[in-house]
Amino acid sequence: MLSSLLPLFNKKILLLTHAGADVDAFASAAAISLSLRGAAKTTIGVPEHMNLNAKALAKKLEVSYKINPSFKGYDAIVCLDFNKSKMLGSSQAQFLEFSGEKFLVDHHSHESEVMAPQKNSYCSKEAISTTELVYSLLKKTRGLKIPKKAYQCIAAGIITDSSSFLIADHRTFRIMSQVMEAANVPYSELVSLFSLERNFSEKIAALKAAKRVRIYKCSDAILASSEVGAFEADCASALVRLGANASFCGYAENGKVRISGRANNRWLAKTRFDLARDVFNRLEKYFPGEGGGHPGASGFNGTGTGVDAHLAKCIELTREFISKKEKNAVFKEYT
Ligand SMILES: [Mn+2]
Repeated sequence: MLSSLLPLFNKKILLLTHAGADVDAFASAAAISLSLRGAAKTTIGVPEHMNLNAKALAKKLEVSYKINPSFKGYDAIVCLDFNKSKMLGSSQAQFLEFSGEKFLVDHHSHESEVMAPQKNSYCSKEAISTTELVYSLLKKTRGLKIPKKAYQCIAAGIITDSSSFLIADHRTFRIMSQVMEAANVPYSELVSLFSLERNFSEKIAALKAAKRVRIYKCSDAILASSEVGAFEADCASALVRLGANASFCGYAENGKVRISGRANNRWLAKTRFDLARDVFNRLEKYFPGEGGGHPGASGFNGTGTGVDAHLAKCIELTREFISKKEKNAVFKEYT
């Protein structure tokens, strides 16, 4: 297992996020890049695009990155916040062909693909964020001075991936307290590093998701699904905030299908349900596309012309999970 970042010293390193990097992925790369200044030559690479919050963070902290980087000329690649090469999207082939050293730091639910040798990997699905794992590696790297901006990145990853501490335990707060002390900025300022005002169209999308929702009861769980026009992840979160234990939102546009799922934390802890394992990874068997994520937040990107069948399958797979634990679980749709 990787125990510090010393193996990266004096090398030319590509710090690689998953396609569509989120705050945790980008902040992990940025924290390493800022801390290794002078010790290694690093470039942050983001396949395809970056999400808006991550872009805001990059701009505020003035950390540069390359979209769709070429992997040529690097001694090593460090994969951050993903554990299957498909999550690199169009950069997957370059990764598989890369003949230099590969490293992996990640906190996603286990996948069968081995992306980097064990000795170069530092993975724990118990970690709330990948930045938390990066923090632990940075601390254990002798002779390294972690700059304030890197601490701000670590904090940003923890805040976003814990859904503002909804999925946190005492360890999260202990780490956060250390990181905040070192970052030396108030909480509100940390949040403002990556915050965007929810715009008009996001609010309308969430309200429309609520208007078109289909509601199911399975045993004592409330399941919800809705076809939306955009912002499927925000819409799924909104339905959970309204009371669903698990929700699925999605849309099809120009031959592409996107589905997001969210689940209530308390219900997850009680049932051990895992959206990635029990629903989104299994969706790949029924529809063309790629699924994955976390127990409480997962998604599916695929091709197709509609999402009715996808959403129905998400509900069915959730129902299957519940029925396995509880035979004769009553299922019905509220109409
Ligand atoms: Mn993450």
